[in-house]
Amino acid sequence: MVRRLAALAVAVGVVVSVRAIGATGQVPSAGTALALGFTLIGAWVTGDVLRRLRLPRLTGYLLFGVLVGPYLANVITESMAAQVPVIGSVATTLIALMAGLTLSFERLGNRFAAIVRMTITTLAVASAGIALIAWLAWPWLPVAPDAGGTARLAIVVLLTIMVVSFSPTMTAAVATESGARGRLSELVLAVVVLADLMVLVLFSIAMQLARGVWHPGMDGGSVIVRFAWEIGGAIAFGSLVGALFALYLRYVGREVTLVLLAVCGLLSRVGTVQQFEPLLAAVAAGLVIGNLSVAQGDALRSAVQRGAPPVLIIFFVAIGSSLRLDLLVALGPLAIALAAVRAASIRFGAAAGVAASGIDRTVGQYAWTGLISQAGITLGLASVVAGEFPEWGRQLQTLLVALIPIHEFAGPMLFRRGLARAGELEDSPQRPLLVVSNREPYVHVSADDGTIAATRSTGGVAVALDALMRERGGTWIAHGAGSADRLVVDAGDHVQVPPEQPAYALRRLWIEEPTFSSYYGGFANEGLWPLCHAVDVRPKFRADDWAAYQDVNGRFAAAIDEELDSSNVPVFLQDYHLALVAPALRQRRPDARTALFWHIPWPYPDRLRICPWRRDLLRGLAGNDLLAFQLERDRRNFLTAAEEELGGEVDLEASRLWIDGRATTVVSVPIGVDYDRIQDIAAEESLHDEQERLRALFNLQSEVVGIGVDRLDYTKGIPERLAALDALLTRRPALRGRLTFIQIGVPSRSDLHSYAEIEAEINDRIHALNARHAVPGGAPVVCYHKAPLRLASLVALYRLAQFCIVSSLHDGMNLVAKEFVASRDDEDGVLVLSALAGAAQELHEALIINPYDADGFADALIEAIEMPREQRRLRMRAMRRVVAGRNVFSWASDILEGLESLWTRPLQYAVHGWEEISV
Ligand code: GDG
Repeated sequence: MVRRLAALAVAVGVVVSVRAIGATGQVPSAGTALALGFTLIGAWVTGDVLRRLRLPRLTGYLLFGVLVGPYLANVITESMAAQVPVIGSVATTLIALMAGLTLSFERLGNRFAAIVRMTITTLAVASAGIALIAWLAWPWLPVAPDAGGTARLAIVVLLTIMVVSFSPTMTAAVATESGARGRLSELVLAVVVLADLMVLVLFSIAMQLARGVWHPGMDGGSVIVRFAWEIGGAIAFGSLVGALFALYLRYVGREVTLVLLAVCGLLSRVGTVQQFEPLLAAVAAGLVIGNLSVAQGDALRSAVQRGAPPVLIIFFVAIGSSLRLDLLVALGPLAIALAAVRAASIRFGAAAGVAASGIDRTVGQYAWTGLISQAGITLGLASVVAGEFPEWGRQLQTLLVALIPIHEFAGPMLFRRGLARAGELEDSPQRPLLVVSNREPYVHVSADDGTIAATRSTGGVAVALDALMRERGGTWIAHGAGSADRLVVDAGDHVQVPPEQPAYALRRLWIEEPTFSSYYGGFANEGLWPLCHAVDVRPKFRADDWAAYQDVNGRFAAAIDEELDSSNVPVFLQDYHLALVAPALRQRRPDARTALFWHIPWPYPDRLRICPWRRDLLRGLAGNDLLAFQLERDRRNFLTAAEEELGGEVDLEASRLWIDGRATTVVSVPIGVDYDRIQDIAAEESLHDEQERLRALFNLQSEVVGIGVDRLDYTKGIPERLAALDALLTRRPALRGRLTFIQIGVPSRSDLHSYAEIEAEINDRIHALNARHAVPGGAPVVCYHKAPLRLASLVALYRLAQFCIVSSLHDGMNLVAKEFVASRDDEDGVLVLSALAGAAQELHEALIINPYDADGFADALIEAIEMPREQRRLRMRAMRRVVAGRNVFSWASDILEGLESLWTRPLQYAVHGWEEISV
C-alpha cells in the first residue's frame, strides 16, 4: 500500500512539474531531448502507477497525454512537433508488425479456419446490431436526420462499418505491454487483424454505394481498382519487405533495433507515398517473417519489445493529447449510448462467433474484451468520408471523434481485465497447472475393517508439488497404485484431493500388470536409474521393457490430452519415468506447453551409449518446450549427447537446443525444500515432546547423536557410511557408548534384485558394526529404523543430531541435506556431505567427503564431532542462507515461469546461431 501511494505521489509530482514548466513557459529553450525526456518519464511513471493498480500502462500514457497535452505545446518546440507524426507512423507500423509476428499460422494450425469463422460471424452479428439501432434511432442521430431511402441506407452502412471497426494497434499494444501470452491474446489479435482487413474491404464497397447515391457520375471501376491497389499492394509490398527483413535477420542480424525502426519508417513512408495502407503492409511483413522462420520472428518480437517502449510511449501520449474530450462532453449521453450499443453488439457478436466456430468457450468468452479498443483506422476512415461527403460526413466524423476517447480508455482496460480473467497476464492470480508424475500424491488404501483411508505420499517433491497444486488448482495425473484407488474415483477416474479440503483433481491412470512392472521396475528402475547414476550397478535394457515404457508414456500423453482443456495450462512433467510423453502429446496437441524436470543426474555421453534407445530418449526429452536438470553438468552432458547423437545444434549461451527446426530450452534449476514449512514445524511447541518420544523410542542416552535418512537405494552410499562409522570407532574407541547413529532407511523397489541385495548388505553391516563396537549391555551404535516417519518426526530427529550424514555415491540433488539445514534454526549441527551429491554444489560449508575414501570420511566425522560451536554456527548460518534463498516454490516457479517466458523471450535467448546482437 505504502509503495502504491509513493508511486502515486511520484506520478502526481511528475505531472505537476511538467504542467508547471509548460504553464510558466520557463523553458522556451529547452532542448528536444529534455522535453521528450520529461514526457517519457512522466508518462512512464503514470503508466507504472496504473499498472500497480492493475490497469494498462497504455491507459497511463493516454491519461498523461490528456493531462499535460494542453501544456505540451509550451514544452515541445515546433520542430519537435513536426517529429511527432513520424513517431506516430513508426509506432503504428511497429505495433502492426508485432501483430503480424504474433499470428503464427503454424501455431494456429487448424484453428485458423475456426478463427476466420469467428471473425466473420462476430463482424456480421455486431454490424447487424449497430445498423439496426442506427436505423431505428436515425432521427436522434446528429448526422443527416432528414436523409431517407437509399441515402439513409448508405450512411447507415458507412456509419456501421466505422463504428464497429477495431484497433489492432491498441489491442496489440495491450497484449505486448502486459506480457500477455496464451490463447486469448492469440485469438483476439488474429480476430482483430482479420476483422479490420474485412472492415477495409467492406468500407471500400460501402463507399461505392455512397458514391452511387451522391456522385452518380463517378467511375466506380477506378475506385475499386484504387482500393484493390491499396489493399493488395500493401500486402504485397509488406510481404516483400518482410521476406527481405527475414533474410537480413538470418544472415546478418546485427543492430536489429535500428534496422527494425528503419524498416518501419520505410513501410510507413513508402506506404504513404504509394498510397498503400501502411498498417496492412506492416502486418503482412510481420506475418511473413514470423511464419517464414519462427526463430527470427521470436527475435524480432523481442527486439520490438525492447526497442519500442519509448516510441510507443510518445505515440500514446500524443494520441492522449489529441483526444477531443470537448466533443465527448458536447455529445455526452449520445456518444455514451452509442458506445454502449457498440459494446453490446460486439459482445453478442463475439458470443455468436465463438458458438459458430467451435472455439473453446473458456477462452472465447473473454474475446469481446479485446474488440472494444478503437483508434487510428476509424479516424482515418472518418476523415475520408468527411472529405468526400462534407454535407453529412463532417457530422459523422464528429460523432466518431467523440466516441474514440471512450474506446481508447475503456478498450485497453477491458482487454486487460479479460486477459487477467483468462489467466494470461504475468501478474494474474495463479493459473491452474497440470502436474504429471508416475507416483501419486495421495494413495487410497482399504483397511481390514473395510474403511478406506487416504495417505499422503512422503518425500520432499511430492509434498511440495502438492502444496503448489493446492494453491493453484488444476489436475495431477499419476498412476493409481493404492488398493482402494479405484473405489473412490468418479467415472472419469478423478478424485478431489486433499481429502480434508479438496483443492485440485487427481486423475488416476491404471496400468495393468505385467506392463507396469516392465515399464516401472524394468525400463525406468533397472535401466534408466543405473544408467544415470555412475555406481557399480549394470543397467539392464530389455526390448519388452522398452515397449512397455513407450506404451505407458503414450497413455500418459493421452490422459493429458483428455485433461487439458486449454493449452494455456502449463504441463509440468516429472522425472525419468516420462521421457517420451512430450512428443506423444504434441501429436495430439501441437500447442500444448510442457516442461520436464529430470530429478536425477544425466549420464556423461560415453555412459549414455549403453542405452540402445538413447536417441529416442533424447528426442523425447527434446520434445518439451523446456527441459530442466538439477546441475549445470547434467545440462551440459545432455546437450553434448543431443549434439553427438542427433546432430542437434546447440546455442550454449542461449540455453537452446535445435533439432529438426524445433527449439527446446535446456536449463539447470536445482531443487530446494519447503523451507518455511520445515521452519514452522521446527518452531512448534510439540517438537520438544516429539523429541522426547523419539529419544525413548530409540533408547537414546548418548552424548553424540548422528543421523542418516534415506530411501534404501544403492546410490545413497549407506554401506560406505557404515564403513566410515566403523573406521571412526576403531580410531576413537572412546566414542563407544557415547555415540549413537540413527539410520532411517525406508525400503523401496524391494522387488528388484539390486535393491534386495543392498537391503541385505545394510542389515549385515549394521549387525556387524553393532557387534563390534557396542558396549556390552549398552545401546546399539546404529539404531536402524525402517518404517517411514512423519515429517514432524524427521524434523525433530534432525534437531536432535549433532551431525547428519549424506554419503551418496551419486545423487541428483539430495533433499535430506537441505532438510537438515532447514530444520536447524538453532544454527547448530554439522552436515557431512558427499561431493557426489548435487547438493554439494551449493552447500559449500558442509564437510565435503568422498564416500569412496573411508579414512577421509572418518576424518570428517571426527571433525564434525569435535567442531567448535562458533564454527558450527558460521557454517550452518551460511548454508541456511542458501537453502532459504532457493526453496521448492522458487524452484517450481523458475521452471514454470521459464516455460511461460518462452512466449516473450528476450532476444538473446530467442536467436540461434548469432554471435552478437545489439538491441
Ligand atoms: C530424487 C533424486 C533428488 C525419506 N524417508 C522419509 C522421508 N523421506 C524423504 C526425505 C526426502 C526424500 O524422502 C528423499 O529425498 P532424496 O533427495 O534423497 O530423494 P530421491 O528419492 O532419491 O529422489 C534426488 C530428488 O529426486 C528431488 O529432486 O534430490 O537426488 O534421486 O524429502 O525427507 N520422509 C518422511 N518420512 C520418512 O521416513 N516423511
